Amino acid sequence: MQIKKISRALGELTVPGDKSISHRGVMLGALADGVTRIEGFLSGADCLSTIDCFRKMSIEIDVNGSSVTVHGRGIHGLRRPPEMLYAGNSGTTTRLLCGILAGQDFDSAITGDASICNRPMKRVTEPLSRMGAQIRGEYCPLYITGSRLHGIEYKMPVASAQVKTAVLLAGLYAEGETIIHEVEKSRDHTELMLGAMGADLEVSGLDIRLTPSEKLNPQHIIVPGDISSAAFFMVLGAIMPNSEITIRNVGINPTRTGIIDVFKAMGADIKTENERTSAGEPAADITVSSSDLKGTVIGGELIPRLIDELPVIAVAALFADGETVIKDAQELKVKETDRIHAVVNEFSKCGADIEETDDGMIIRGGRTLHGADFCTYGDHRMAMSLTVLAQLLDGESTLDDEKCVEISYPRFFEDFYSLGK
Ligand code: SPQ
Repeated sequence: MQIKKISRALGELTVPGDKSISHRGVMLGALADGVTRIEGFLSGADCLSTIDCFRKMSIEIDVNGSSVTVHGRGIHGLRRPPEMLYAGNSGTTTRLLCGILAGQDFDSAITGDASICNRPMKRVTEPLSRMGAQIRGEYCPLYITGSRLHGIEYKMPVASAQVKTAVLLAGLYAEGETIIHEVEKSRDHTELMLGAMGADLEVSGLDIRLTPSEKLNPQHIIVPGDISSAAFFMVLGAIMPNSEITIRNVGINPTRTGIIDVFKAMGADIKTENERTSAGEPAADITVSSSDLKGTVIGGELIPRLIDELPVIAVAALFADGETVIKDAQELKVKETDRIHAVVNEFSKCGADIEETDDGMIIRGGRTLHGADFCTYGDHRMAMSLTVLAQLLDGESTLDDEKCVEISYPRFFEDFYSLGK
């Protein structure tokens, strides 16, 4: 596809619902006693894979656009799926489901697409096996023998909300307490939702303690817009001349707002307004205007708070004055693709001064860059980041696979080009 260019970006939009919260709404809704209603659900391919998996385990789920009704059958209400579960491209579906499936009284198996079959699963199967789980495979397909589980005290080796959540979900089925010590704070949507549903859960800084409960209460979940999707427009607004974009109702849970901190450090013209909280999840309107950006250093505890935004933050760094260093971000290598390698490879094609490091990249901004034929590696976040990048390149650019945006943002291109009108 040829990437169309706009000359300025003006206007406002709402982005689709948060992917992480949408997945968790379906999963915890399925385990609750009664009907959970989800509004603002992300109907992207990943969250639809989660719905599909739970339907195969006899959970009735009605989908009406972004309104979803999950008819929960209780913690012990899932039924043996008639066939292997299929998680598509979704790491969240695969890893979180491992935690749930490990403690069932039936056996199951789960797999996904080629990208999922290359993503490491040992990070979840290892702590789960310490809890008594029996899971065969370090990569998909995984074969799970339903087992009796026991609580553990687990010091996490990586900052990962997926690992943390898999252990917590298994903890619901375990005998005794499950205690987790995080290495850095990762997104905490699971803890917030479990707490709202009445689970016996205590969070203190990096420590979480869960006592298994027999019952979760159904909820009315209102999903805010996904800051990971808003990020593309935040960067677009900052780097395009004469531009101003307002993104309404974006989730600003502090475990996800690293990009706002980085934007401030880079000198971006950014405002958050109309802050409110719904079911424990804060949201606000974010406005970003054309900015003179400067380079910065991004590492440490910031990384889990902006991990999925790093490809598009790297785009902003190309148009900043000076050097941007992204470090401590090895986790980028095990996403839908190796996002360090993919970003460095693709940005180099247009003449960028960018260097791959073991745990991130170094970007020197300010060069004049030219159009190129870009590859997405089948990664939705690469496709959207490259579309933003192409706007400021001299000449034309193409994208080899624009369809992958359906994973997290099916109407991305419509929303994007509405801002150029
Ligand atoms: O679900 P998936 O494929 O892992 O999605 C990604 C993404 O870019 O959309 C990562 F590739 O987001 C993860 C995120 O990186 C979603 C997530 C969650 O909902 O718990 C947590 C993060 O992953 P991790 O490995 O740090 O726990």
